[in-house]
Amino acid sequence: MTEIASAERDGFIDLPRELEEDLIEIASTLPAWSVDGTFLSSPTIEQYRAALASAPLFDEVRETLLPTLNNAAGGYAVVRLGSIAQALGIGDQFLRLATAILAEVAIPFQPFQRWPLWKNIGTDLDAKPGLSTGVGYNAFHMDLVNATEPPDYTTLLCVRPDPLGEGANILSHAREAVSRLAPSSRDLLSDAAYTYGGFFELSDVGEEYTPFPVLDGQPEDRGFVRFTAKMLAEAGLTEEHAYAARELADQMVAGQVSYTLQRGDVLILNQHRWVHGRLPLGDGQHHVAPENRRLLLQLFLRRAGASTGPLRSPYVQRPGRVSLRD
Ligand SMILES: O=C(O)CCC(=O)C(=O)O
Ligand SMILES: [Fe+2]
Repeated sequence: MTEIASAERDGFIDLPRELEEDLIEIASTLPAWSVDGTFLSSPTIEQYRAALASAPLFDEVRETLLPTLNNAAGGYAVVRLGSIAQALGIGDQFLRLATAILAEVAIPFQPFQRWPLWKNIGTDLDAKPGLSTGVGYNAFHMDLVNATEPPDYTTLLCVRPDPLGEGANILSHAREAVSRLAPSSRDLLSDAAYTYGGFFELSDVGEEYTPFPVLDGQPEDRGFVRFTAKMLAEAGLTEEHAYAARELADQMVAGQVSYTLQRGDVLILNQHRWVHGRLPLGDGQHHVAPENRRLLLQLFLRRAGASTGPLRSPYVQRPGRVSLRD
């Protein structure tokens, strides 16, 4: 497996010092956000956009970020805000700035009704190890896999890496993994034969999709590779459908890259193309004080013009911008 060295990859966006300084200043001027249902409100988007427009160097970041996330060969980016986190701490100001940056990609929203815009992913020694807040291996998946309209992008902000040095995120290009399969396996994955998990207290992700096909036959920038390794354990899966899904899981692992997020890193992942997961955290978490354990924050993005929420929102994307969505 390849641990990505940040300097090697197009997906890593380091900001010039001058821009960091501008953004630190801008962060102190950003008002608290407001939400419209589960979405960041249009007035907040306008205010944040106007503030970022006062940093002309940010244009280049925006122009790099959108193709990095949306081109066929791309699909993820890590925006490195570590120096800004160092200067501001990760509190309200930093979160407003991160939200403003993400709002340049698509519309921030929180489909889980019980969570705020930024959802905590802490480290819970009592959680099932393979789940979101667990300490174990969280196998490849896409978020909200059993929704008809999953978020277009999922994002993870690192507040604190695992102090034991583990817990890297793993990423795999799902479309490429599919392309390495035999046509007969792709046929099986196109059957609505897969189920996973429950569906409750969710908004703006369409309806529950059960059973669902892994391959939906949609164009790559609209459809999904609806996969979670956890569906392999669901009752009622036929042997041949399980086999095809296991082949796909193997291909995802074969193409996997990993990266240990550092404090202030924001990982943005295009769910139409990539799946993600996490390697186990370091052994001996009980020796680490709870307030020092790994902590990420998660936020989802919905591209404008998608068939749910934003269509009803008064927010209109500027012409010429890319219209980009356990
Ligand atoms: O812990 C992580 O890094 C990933 C968690 C995750 O993928 C999730 O909660 O959906
Ligand atoms: Fe996830």
